[in-house]
Amino acid sequence: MGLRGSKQPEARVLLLGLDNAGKSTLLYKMKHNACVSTVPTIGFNVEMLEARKNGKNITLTMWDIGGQRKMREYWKSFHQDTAAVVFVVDSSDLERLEEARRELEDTLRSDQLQGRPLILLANKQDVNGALTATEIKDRFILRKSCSGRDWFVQPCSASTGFGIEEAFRRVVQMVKLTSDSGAMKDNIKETVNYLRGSSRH
Ligand SMILES: Nc1nc2c(ncn2[C@@H]2O[C@H](COP(=O)(O)OP(=O)(O)OP(=O)(O)O)[C@@H](O)[C@H]2O)c(=O)[nH]1
Ligand SMILES: [Mg+2]
Repeated sequence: MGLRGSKQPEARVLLLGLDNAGKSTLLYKMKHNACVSTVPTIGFNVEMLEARKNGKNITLTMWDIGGQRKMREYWKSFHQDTAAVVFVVDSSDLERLEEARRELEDTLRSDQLQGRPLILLANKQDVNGALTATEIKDRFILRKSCSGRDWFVQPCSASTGFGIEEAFRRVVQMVKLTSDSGAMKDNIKETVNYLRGSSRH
């Protein structure tokens, strides 16, 4: 396990998306292959997932940040040292698709996220009337907002598990490893301290 003193490479992955998109459901499906009933995230959840990349064991530190409007102003506090962005969309929420697209565009404009790969998850494919991954890709005009970075759109359902393994494999494949476990441990501590500090003001 990365945090127990080994030099296992780690990478920080940011899970973003509007409230109700399915980020927390997805996180626990990936971690435990379990359907956990969630409540809206106030703050964040963080989980470490083990994987293999280029013949090595690696750890992905997955940060699942609350997507409610008042939480979105904190998203940028999590940008630093992010190796990949996973943006989760509720493909059945047609009314808020444009809002999701705007939030993603804002996020991708961040200097700290320059060149970082994007995996867009077209979630809730099990819901009748959900847009397909191709339709989501076209509506989000990703070719334009993602110039200069790798990107991929994966259809999935965090509830049923459809597409989740593929999504995880894609994240592992696209993520760029930079930091070692010691740096990541410090980074988690620093982020938590920073957030505690900023919530006091
Ligand atoms: N039908 C269906 N429901 C889903 C799916 N994924 C998540 N949900 C449901 O959508 C609701 C919101 O899921 P969460 O995982 O809590 O959403 P979130 O993105 O973490 O929301 P915030 O924490 O508020 O940002 C829950 O009732 C989930 O059970 C899916 O693929 N299909
Ligand atoms: Mg959540």
